[in-house]
Amino acid sequence: MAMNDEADSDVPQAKGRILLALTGMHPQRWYELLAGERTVVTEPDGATDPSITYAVVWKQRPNLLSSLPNLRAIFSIGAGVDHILADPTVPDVPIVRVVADNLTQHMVEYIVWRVLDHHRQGALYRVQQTKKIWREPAQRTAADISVGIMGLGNLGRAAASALAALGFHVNGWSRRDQALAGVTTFAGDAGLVPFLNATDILVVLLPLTPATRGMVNYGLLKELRRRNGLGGAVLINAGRGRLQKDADILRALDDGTLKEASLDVFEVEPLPKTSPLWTHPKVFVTPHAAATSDPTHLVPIMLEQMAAFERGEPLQNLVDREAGY
Ligand code: NDP
Ligand code: OXD
Repeated sequence: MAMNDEADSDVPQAKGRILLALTGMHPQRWYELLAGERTVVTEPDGATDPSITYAVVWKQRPNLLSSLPNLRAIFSIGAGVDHILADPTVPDVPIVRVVADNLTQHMVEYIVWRVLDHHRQGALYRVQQTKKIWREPAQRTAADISVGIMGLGNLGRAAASALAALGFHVNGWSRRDQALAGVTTFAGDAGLVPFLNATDILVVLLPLTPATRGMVNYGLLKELRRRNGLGGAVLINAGRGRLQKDADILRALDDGTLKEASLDVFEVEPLPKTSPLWTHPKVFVTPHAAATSDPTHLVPIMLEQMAAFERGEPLQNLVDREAGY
């Protein structure tokens, strides 16, 4: 990595030093923005480097953080933290995740885009255009369609409100009871089947935890409502790939349990070139790009949190380790 890991003599040393550990993405911009205010290294000086105060991470190498004696907090550069907790040696320090208007806006745009595309028959029109077919299918209104959002957290709630404002009937499902204006809410195991039975377009915005892994399977998809003007149930997953069973989605698409799917996340990423999902006519694929973490927006928030923490204020947007999100 062509970056200067040496301490910048202009950076006040009283400020906690940052270890930046990003896997599978370009760290340059994150580095530049963080290094504008603090000393940043991309490798600790040995497993027990005492100079590291904070770690800013995406899929950090296993064991990287386990023995840093003065590590005070870990910052995820994303909203999800499964990539951090996948390493069982992660030390017991606070983990801060991303909650930011910019990221939320990206996700709301993606969800609204995909819901509207399915609702307004985008796939059908794309096929018609390739064949130069001038035919208008029956048109429904948003009020005829129920969108069900699994995960009513920061992102799910924002997406639910945007869809409700467009006139869709919106259901939401979460672990604990939630109330949200204009949304019919369901919670926990007891609420899951009633939620699915009342949902035409399922939007998955759950975190990946031991409780949610693999839950978007054939049995769950079977519970979706299919007596709607859409011509079948639709799945949109922008949460995590390992929430779903790719093979079950294919089976559901092929036997009509699902009409279409928009998938941003996959059990294995990048999606292997051999996956039939790439070329399936009923599947719309994006490369885990529903809501990109933009360092220009997110680094100032992280730096402000570090400064506030050093003034003695509590960290915000902390992960509940027991719940896994
Ligand atoms: P939050 O932590 O704010 O919300 C999570 C929601 O999921 C909460 O409503 C929570 O319930 C619910 N939930 C968690 N576990 C369960 C469970 N076992 N059963 C039912 N509901 C459950 O997360 P965000 O909204 O900020 O983000 C959601 C996820 O989106 C992230 O974890 C990440 O995986 C994904 N993501 C994907 C991106 C992409 O580009 N594809 C970008 C950003 C995020 P409760 O309200 O009761 O706590
Ligand atoms: C996230 C992501 O968790 O981009 O923020 O997947």
